[in-house]
Amino acid sequence: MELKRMLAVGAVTVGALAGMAPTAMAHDAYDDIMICGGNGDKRCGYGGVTNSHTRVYSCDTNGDNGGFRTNYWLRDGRTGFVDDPNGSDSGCGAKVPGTAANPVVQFQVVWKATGGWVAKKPKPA
Ligand SMILES: [Ca+2]
Repeated sequence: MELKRMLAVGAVTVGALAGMAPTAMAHDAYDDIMICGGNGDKRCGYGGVTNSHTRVYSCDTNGDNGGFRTNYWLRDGRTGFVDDPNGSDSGCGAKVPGTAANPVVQFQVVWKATGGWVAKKPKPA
């Protein structure tokens, strides 16, 4: 009897995790810019949207005195951006501008190159 109850509890827990994990991951969005370095094939930086369309991040990965930014659009039309505050040093920039009722619907990664900023086409979040 005791074993049966434990098995039943275990089955519920596994089922709940299996149902949640893929959903959370499927909603994350990512983009990067791959035109840096001497050969123009290294990653300048990357950004994306996580936490169910509420969190926006920006990571500068190339020490070129430029910066990296992620622009975002909320469902209600408001926009904003997140910069990596310390350039290519360890750590990224992040904000949580979205909510369940007003999520981030689109984002765009931008390499703030010293010779002129380069933006990729906006992507759905
Ligand atoms: Ca950084």
